[in-house]
Amino acid sequence: MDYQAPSSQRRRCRRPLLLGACVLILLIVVCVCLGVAFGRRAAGPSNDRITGNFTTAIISKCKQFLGDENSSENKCEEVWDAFSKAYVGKDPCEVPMEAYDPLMQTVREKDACNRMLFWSKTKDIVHQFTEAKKCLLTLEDTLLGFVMDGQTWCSEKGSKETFTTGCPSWDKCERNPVRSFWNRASEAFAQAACGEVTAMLNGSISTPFNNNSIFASIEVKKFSGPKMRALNVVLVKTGNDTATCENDSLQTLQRVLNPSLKYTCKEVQRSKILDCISDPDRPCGDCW
Ligand code: AVW
Repeated sequence: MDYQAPSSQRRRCRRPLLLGACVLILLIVVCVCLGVAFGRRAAGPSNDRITGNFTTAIISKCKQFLGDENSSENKCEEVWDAFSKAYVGKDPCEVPMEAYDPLMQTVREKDACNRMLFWSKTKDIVHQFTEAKKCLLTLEDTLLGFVMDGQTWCSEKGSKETFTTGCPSWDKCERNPVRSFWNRASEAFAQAACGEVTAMLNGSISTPFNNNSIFASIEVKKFSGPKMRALNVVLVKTGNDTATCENDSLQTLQRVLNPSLKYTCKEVQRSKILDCISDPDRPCGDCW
């Protein structure tokens, strides 16, 4: 026969059980709260989102570019200062290109007459080219272009920090810190255009000269004589691409180009440029 404890004894037995359950529930609640609190901290600014690392990365790329000159330490701090003042503490959709004016004053590039290479939708090949042959240089071969290429940055209204993630995409808003920087740096590069200037455009697309590009909307508008003499377009083609120097968009380019400038256009196979890049003995003049 089953033994049945008296009801008062059963109640006494249940009490520690109830207490244990309460403690367990309390522990779970505490753990969940701690988890949420620490989880939130982990999901907050990650290491590469905080100012410190970005500052270090920018300053060290700047020093890498300037080499071991004694002055490079101070110069690079000065560059960082002028650069960060353009966007830190601002809404990431309210940074106009003019915000980078002081930075452009801080970094004055030497004239590179007859050596400047502009591009649109040909980023890979132009950089392979300037890496291999030192006769021409792109914006990304100058201090600011070299340092900022591939970087993303923004801040927030009232913040002292720089973030490298969660920033507006290129098209989200026009006045974002990255887009405004490239617009302003491109404008300065084009204003410095001197002598014969080369532009490598993409002959595999229907509009090699696209109104929305930086090349069309900013750079070409800044090209002018008498310091600059000519614009020589290299239209890079692959296989049987149909775009030619007669392309409608290239007619537009000639129309909007300052009339004091001479204009030429040459269609060149991409394979020819690549062969030239891979042969260190071939002089630049042979590449197209
Ligand atoms: P590009 P551009 N979303 O090949 O003439 C994200 O079109 O404009 O050539 N990134 C973008 C976007 C976009 N919609 N559009 C442009 N970019 C960035 C400076 C991206 O980094 C030099 F002096 C892309 O690789 C050249 O003569 C780069 O802009 C001229 O401006 C170029 O876009 C090339 O500018």
